[in-house]
Amino acid sequence: MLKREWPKHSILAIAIIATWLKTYIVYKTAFSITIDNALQEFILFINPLSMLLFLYGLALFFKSEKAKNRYLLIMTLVTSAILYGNVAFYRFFSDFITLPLLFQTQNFGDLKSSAAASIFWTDIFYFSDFLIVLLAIKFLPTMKITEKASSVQRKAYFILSAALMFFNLGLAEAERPQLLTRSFDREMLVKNIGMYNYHLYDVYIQSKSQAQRALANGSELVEVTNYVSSTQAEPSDEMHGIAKDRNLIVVTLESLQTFVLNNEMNGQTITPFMNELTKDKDTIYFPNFYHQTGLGKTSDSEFILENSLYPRGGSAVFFTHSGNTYNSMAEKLGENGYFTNVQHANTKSFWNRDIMYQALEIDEFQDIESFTIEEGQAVNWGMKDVPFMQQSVEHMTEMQQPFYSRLLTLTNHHPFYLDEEDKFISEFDSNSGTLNRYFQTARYLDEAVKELFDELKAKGLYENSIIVMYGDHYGISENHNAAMSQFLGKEITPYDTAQLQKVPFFVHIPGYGEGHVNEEIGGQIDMRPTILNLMGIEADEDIQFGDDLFSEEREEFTVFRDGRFITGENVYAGGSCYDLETGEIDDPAGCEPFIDRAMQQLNYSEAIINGDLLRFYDEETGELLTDEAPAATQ
Ligand code: GP9
Ligand code: MN
Repeated sequence: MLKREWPKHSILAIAIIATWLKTYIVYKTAFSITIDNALQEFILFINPLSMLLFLYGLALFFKSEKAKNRYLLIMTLVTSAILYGNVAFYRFFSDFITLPLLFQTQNFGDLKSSAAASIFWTDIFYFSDFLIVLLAIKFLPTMKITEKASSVQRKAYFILSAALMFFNLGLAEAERPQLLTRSFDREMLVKNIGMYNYHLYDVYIQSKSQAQRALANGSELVEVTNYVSSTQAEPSDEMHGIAKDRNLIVVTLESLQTFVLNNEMNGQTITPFMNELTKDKDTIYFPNFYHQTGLGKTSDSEFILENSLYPRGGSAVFFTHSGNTYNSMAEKLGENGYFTNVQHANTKSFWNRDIMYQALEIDEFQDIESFTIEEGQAVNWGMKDVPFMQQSVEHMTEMQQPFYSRLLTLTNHHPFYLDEEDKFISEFDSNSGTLNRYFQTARYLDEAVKELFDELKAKGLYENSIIVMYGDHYGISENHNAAMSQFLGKEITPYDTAQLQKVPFFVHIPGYGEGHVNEEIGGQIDMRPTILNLMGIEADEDIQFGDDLFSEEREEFTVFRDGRFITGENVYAGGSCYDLETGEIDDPAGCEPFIDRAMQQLNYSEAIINGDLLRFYDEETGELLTDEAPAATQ
């Protein structure tokens, strides 16, 4: 038996090491966290440490040994409870806890009923660090501490813990640029910054949103509704209800930009099927249609589609405002007898979809769990688009009709990797591997779209459906300008960069017969009003920043999330006003009146999101539901 006394901070060290190692073991055993390389494994291993050093290290401020020990015991209990709460939650929901989730009554109901079923006596392991510290306090003959740690010691200790935190964040940033501004996925956050830091981050994000929400009241909506009603164009009569009562299938074409359509790369056609569609008698194709997404990429495009609001400027709105009240297209279709669904072969927590879809009132989310991925059917980010389309249509055959099903494709995603057998054309020959491969994955996506059409026909779902397809955002960023300029055969100016934000938009109505190319300038914000009018659903009182693209009185003015915009005459980008047709610098007077209006729209939309203002709005009547002027209940 050891007789000597242990160093005076032994209990602290034991507590930190015990919780640290326990957390890592729990990461590896209780959650399925995908690790792709040794660096990721290393980040996962060290990520609990910085927070534990800080949290447990506060014990150094206690004078008496008793108080210090008690504090450490409480802390091990607290961190154990956080970790264990996540484990129990994960068993049922395959997701990590996030605050809004706890406040959503629907989840909470599920949680209570499932909690008992997902607790086992062996779970005592999750509190093993608490037990270790308890035993250590009881049995280790430590030196009696008569004074607090010296302030120099403490300083050194906390500098070390801060340095470790920055080291961790630095590695996380290298592994996942923009992780903290964009959030991406809870799994990615836990993987990179650790479970305990993740919760701190979650509390920060949510309390920031909640504070803004608490300060808002419905009176701010007056200005917004005035603006919207004075600028909104009357939807087209001619197109009204043309697809009434049909199933609505909306396809998100991952990273697909318009420049690859009706174009060739080294003599090879890039999108043969979609090229035919642009000339098809049942298709209206919009070549002058722009994405308006920000940091939230795909999820932003979904947000715009569902709400006809702009996404947020500095973060992914799917993450920051999933607790808001929205008036989504899904909700609207649901009220009109539709079954609403999203299909996407990725983890459900990506972009916080599992939570946000509840706010958008989407009836069902078929995530990766709903798909069977056979040998050879996954590449790049996951399931390949062709089998995805096959299984998605299979799912549709089982849906109650009419349905609204949204399909999110995935293969044409950076870094654009494909298996050999799926490469239908050869690579491009620039210095950018990304651009070179992009043509091949775009070609593959084209094949998947063809598969969708074939399957819908084979399953008898085609005739009675309307198929809307849109590109979600650019695939090739400005980092590849040199390569892009080689492909386009010209210098790339801010004008060209803006024009490269064009994404395809297709409205395909089987049996329509009057298909055409519609040159109207528009953006994703116009999808909701356009689609709802085609479906014959009134949206007069809805707060939408877009317009029906078929409306005769519509003004051409498409604003990007960063303030750039396109009008019928000009492109405003890089602080200059360009002529839309020629791309030459034009008289700034053409852009000037629109600069403020662009900001105004973006700000109004941001105010709606930040203040959760739609909770004060009755879209049936257009009345405000403020405390000052409560609407009469009907
Ligand atoms: C992930 C998919 C891709 O589920 O939507 O997201 P992105 O990176 O394009 O936003
Ligand atoms: Mn995307």
